[in-house]
Amino acid sequence: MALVFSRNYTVLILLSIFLFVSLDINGVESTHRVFLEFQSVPAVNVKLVHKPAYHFQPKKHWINDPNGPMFYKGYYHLFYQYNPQGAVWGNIVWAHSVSKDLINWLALETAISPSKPFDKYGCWSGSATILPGNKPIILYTGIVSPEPESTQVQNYAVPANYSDPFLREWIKPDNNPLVTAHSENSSAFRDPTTAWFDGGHWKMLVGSRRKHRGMAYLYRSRDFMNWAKSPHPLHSKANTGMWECPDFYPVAQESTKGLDTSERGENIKHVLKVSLDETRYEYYTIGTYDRVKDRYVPDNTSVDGWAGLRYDYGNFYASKTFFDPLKNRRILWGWANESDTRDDDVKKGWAGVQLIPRTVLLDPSGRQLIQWPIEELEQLRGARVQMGKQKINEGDHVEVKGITAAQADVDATFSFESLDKAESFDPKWMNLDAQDVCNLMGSTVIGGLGPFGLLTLASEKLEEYTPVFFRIFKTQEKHKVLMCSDAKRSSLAKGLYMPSFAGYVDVDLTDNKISLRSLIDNSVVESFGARGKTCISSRVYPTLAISKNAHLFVFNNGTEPITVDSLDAWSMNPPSKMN
Ligand SMILES: *[C@@H]1O[C@H](CO)[C@@H](O)[C@H](O)[C@H]1NC(C)=O
Ligand SMILES: *[C@@H]1O[C@H](CO)[C@@H](O)[C@H](O)[C@H]1NC(C)=O
Ligand SMILES: *[C@@H]1O[C@H](CO)[C@@H](O)[C@H](O)[C@H]1NC(C)=O
Ligand SMILES: *[C@@H]1O[C@H](CO)[C@@H](O)[C@H](O)[C@H]1NC(C)=O
Ligand SMILES: *[C@H]1O[C@@H](CO)[C@H](O)[C@@H](O)[C@@H]1NC(C)=O
Repeated sequence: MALVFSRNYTVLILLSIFLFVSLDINGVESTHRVFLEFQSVPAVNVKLVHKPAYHFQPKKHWINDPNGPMFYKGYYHLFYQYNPQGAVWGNIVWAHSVSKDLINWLALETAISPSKPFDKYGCWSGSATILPGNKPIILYTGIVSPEPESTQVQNYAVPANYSDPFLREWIKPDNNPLVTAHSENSSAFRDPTTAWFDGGHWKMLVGSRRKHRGMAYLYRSRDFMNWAKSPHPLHSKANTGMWECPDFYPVAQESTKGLDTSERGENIKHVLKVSLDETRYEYYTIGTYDRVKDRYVPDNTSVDGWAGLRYDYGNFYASKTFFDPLKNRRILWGWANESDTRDDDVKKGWAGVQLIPRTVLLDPSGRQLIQWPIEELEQLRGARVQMGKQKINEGDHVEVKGITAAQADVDATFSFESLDKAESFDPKWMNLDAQDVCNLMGSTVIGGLGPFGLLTLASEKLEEYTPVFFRIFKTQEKHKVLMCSDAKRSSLAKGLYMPSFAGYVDVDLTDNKISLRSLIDNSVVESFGARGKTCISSRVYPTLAISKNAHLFVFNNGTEPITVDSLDAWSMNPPSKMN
């Protein structure tokens, strides 16, 4: 009986997958929304009202993916996809900035822009690798035919002057492209990774898809110039669609040191991250890299695919890590797009922001990563206020006064007497995304243990607010902790994208405590639950809760009283130099 049932069930699943796949193949690739008429409309004046003050951003116009981050001769380099002519996607070049501390930046000349047959229609994303002798090299995707094909090849660029620590000028040699698509789909073949050196070969990945199977193709080279495709991809997964911006790197199991991409040895796991073009979210697994077979196998504790772990459960995409040899850490950069309309962007004169760089470590459980804002951010902290041992009863909210609430860093730990009042987790929700559960069980739905947390970018009377909170449920085996960053009531303006972003937090609650840090920056709310186990970034555009009229509160809408064990909040100053 069970067998028959499961067989029918399998047929059903296969059928639905088939329907899904066939629908998708006829669909349009969602990579870039093209607004030709706006691509070259320059910003007349840049609107500052929602512009982030301490997140990385150029003065104006459109940005997307961070590219080729690296450390060279005392400077951090960040390149990024940029439209020099307008605030919507188009005319993409590699813009370039350098920094000594990842916070204060100096904008340089454009590093790479379309000029040759191998990149005439675009210079898209890529990565930097440091070759022996401290010689940086960039791999990037060149577009060789116009829309809609946008045929993609992989190119390289090298510095014109290795003595220049700023690496101002880049050369695109004439033996480009290095890699062209053969059996791959050349319209879906992009975003080369940082290469790693292994057994006499350099190896790198290119994101792609075969029908609806997401792929990370592996290429090998002895000299970095002649690349051969490996007979099979490093990894692939059915029904995940196009894999953009793959990233593949080692993490240490018993150390808090970051590892160089080529590092090998004992007690090392690997991380494979892909940006799924269909959902526009990023997923990662932790697993084992078999160097002999050149295959990556995710651990059985890592779900591979759309239900898997994400770096961030909000606006965070096309991210890339790099190894920082100065401080022996791995740093993650991710891009957050806007949640307003294209017309708003044209009027604002800017769109897109890089989120605060995060250090990435393997959690001691081995099941997930831990992300935390780089320590350099703390130099921007100004006025500080503290709150401690304050009890918050059901329905209460208490203001955190004395800081610039529109531009702040808040770090709080909440505690509670017991887990007894946790609501039961409805088994029906097992089939929903955390985001759907947050949408159903938001901050206005009274709970048992939670919702409690912060009300960020709030107007005085709460006409507008973005709550970042926890809600703790009971399941049969243990507790399930939901973390939400809910934009639903963030603004009275119309036409905005205001999702109830959420993820679960795999945290041990035996000490009856949980922490939350939020980086608030005018239209950015970037939050880290349980010291970086779950991260969520929201983009919001309040109409009342702006600059001096923004407020910050702690709140509790659960029947179990919550204690603010500790809370530190700082006004955040803008960096002294930002492009
Ligand atoms: C190379 O860079 C160094 C350091 O900035 C500079 O002194 C030198 O003039 C540069 N060489 C050329 C050929 O531009
Ligand atoms: C190749 O990629 C393009 C764009 O991503 C897509 O429209 C087309 O269906 C793909 N072809 C195959 C065979 O997957
Ligand atoms: C998962 O893999 C580990 C070894 O890596 C093994 O000990 C364990 O039994 C596996 N669990 C399942 C459910 O397959
Ligand atoms: C708490 O719940 C009440 C009742 O639904 C609601 O009126 C109030 O807005 C909620 N507080 C927050 C901060 O969402
Ligand atoms: C950011 O914008 C929102 C609203 O337009 C879209 O729904 C997202 O898909 C988009 N995210 C990315 C990564 O492009």
